[in-house]
Amino acid sequence: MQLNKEQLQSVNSGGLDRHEAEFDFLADKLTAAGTDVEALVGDLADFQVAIPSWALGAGGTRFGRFSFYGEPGSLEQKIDDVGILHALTQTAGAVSLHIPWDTPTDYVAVRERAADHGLAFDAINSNTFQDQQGAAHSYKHGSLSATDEAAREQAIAHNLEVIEVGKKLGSKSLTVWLADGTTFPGQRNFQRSLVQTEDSLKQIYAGMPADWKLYIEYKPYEPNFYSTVIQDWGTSFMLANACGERAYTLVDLGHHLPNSNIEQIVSTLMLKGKLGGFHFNDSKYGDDDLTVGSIKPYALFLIFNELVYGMRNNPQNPDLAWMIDASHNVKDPLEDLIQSLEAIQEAYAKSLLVDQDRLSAAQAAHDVVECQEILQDAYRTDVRPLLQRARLNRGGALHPLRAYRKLDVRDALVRERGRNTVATGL
Ligand code: AOS
Ligand code: ZN
Ligand code: ZN
Ligand code: ZN
Repeated sequence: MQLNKEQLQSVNSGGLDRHEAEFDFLADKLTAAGTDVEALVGDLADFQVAIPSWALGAGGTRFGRFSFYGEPGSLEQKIDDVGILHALTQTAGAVSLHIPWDTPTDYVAVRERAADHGLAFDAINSNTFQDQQGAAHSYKHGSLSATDEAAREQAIAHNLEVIEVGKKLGSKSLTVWLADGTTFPGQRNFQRSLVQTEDSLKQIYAGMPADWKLYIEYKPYEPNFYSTVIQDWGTSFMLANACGERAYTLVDLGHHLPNSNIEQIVSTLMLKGKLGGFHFNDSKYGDDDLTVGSIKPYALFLIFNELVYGMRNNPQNPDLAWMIDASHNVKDPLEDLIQSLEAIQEAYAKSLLVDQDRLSAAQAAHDVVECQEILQDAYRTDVRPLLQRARLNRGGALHPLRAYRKLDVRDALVRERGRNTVATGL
């Protein structure tokens, strides 16, 4: 299924006058304050976020899974889902695949289908946190860190195969997230695990084409609850440095212990030119994988503020791979992703409003109150008309969520795919 421009135009038409009025009101105000509104709208239109293939079905927890009807049952259908998101939001211009869940059978067809929807293939993900059917060796006691040499070799070989899949699709990066760790004190030797992991990552890095990047994700706990080999940004940073120039840290917003100052982590990594990618989501307690901006929108804004600062001031840091990493238990996955994309764009737009020169001046004058005012003034601005304008300029929906419901997209998907389909992934 694919949404066409005419459908979008017809749902947009009723709201255009109001949008025009709201946009003009805001644009006048921002222009008077010195903002280049057209440039800002252009930045928003250019900002594209990759959708994870594993977030298109109902996720679930270890306690159960409640299906969402009309889930994509194949890679082709997952690409169609992302195409729907992109048609509506004009912000989801890429998809991030996970192997072996998404291994294509017909590469040409998959590439064509993605191109048809205007989608690129962002970072490709390997999976050594589950045993695959027929695998000779188990990852029960680790993958890239395994003391069992055969399991480790198998995990390295898997990553090299994933790179081959990515090459055929036009991906330019590999994301590695490891579940490796221990659940009980004394279970394994910390140093040996780290040494093995570094050695494995170096082999994978050496197997990447010269124009590829390696993203190393970290996470403090889960599925292991005592220790995780790559537990924090420092460990990831150290491993990225050990691998080489094209290895970077990937920050997933849910992968920190409570109240960590993520904006400072982002800032440090960009200063060192080592922030490679981003997994957006939100959380109350841990790796909750909730809708972006649903719990801590101000923290998200502060993170974006550092990202924007870094994008402007840290040429040593490469362009970032923006990705969502979410899971849905009670919502229509596509509706949830529309909400996430909106929250990301909103935080980005607000951080673009921060007057960095005024902020530096206030910092130099030790005017703490003014520093806070500058940030909060940007944060409190309702930037939604800017997002709408960016979408309209690209032929998207004025209100993606309303359009999705008005066009009965889920019903159409259920009619096309049936009710009890199950998407592969988490
Ligand atoms: C796991 O916690 C990480 O966030 C991964 O990035 C991701 O969720 C996983 O690879 C998908 O299964
Ligand atoms: Zn992640
Ligand atoms: Zn995670
Ligand atoms: Zn997560």
